[in-house]
Amino acid sequence: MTYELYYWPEIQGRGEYVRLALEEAGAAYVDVARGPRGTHVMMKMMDAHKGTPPFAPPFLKTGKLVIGQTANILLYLGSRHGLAPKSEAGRLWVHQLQLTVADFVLEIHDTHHPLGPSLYYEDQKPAAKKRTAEFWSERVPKYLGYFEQLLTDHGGAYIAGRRLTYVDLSLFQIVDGLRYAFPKRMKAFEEKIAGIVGLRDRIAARPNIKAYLASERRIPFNEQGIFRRYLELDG
Ligand SMILES: N[C@@H](CCC(=O)N[C@@H](CS)C(=O)NCC(=O)O)C(=O)O
Repeated sequence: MTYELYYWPEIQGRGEYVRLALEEAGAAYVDVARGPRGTHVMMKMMDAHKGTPPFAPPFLKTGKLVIGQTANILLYLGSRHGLAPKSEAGRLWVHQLQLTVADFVLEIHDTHHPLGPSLYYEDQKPAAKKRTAEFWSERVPKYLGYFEQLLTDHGGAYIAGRRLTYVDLSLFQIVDGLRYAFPKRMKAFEEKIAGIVGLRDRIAARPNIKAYLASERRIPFNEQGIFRRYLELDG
């Protein structure tokens, strides 16, 4: 069975958390919107699911199911591909962590769009500077400190213990994204999250992830995505 992933074709964005899980699992999938007339096909697919339409990309089609919300997609994939614990308590815990990642992703987005997604970055630069300063002084230490502590408490291998889960893949993306968007700030901060940085390196070295990162399937970071490099925001 081949999964159909629907996400904006020019960016990693939130689709990337799903791509990383599919790639690690070695699952067969088509990144539909990157094909011919892809965005059009994606919009048609959203409209086609009248009863249970997704609110926004990413969404995943698997047989007759169309699943929206990044964390929900990962909840589904995790249990089918050995990327989540088997017990209900374990699955809920990992889902909870992924929802926390989703909250963090929104705050990362809001550093460059603090006044909302409808205005251009250029129209909200002073607010973006203020928001970014607070993001780095308060929010990054709180979120990444939380994950660093969890990693230590669970033995240092993976965030939920001895086995890899989709949350570890997402944390890889968070570290690489912050390195791209805020190279100076992240360099200064990394000594506080040595465990997470080590986890990032182990994920990058996994054969399927390594092959994916070197392939054309991995869209480069750019200034349309969640992680944007605006030097004036980098301290
Ligand atoms: N909470 C959702 C957010 C989905 C979302 O914001 N998708 C963006 C792209 S990353 C989008 O296309 N939003 C359209 C909109 O909000 O109008 C998730 O994690 O999947």
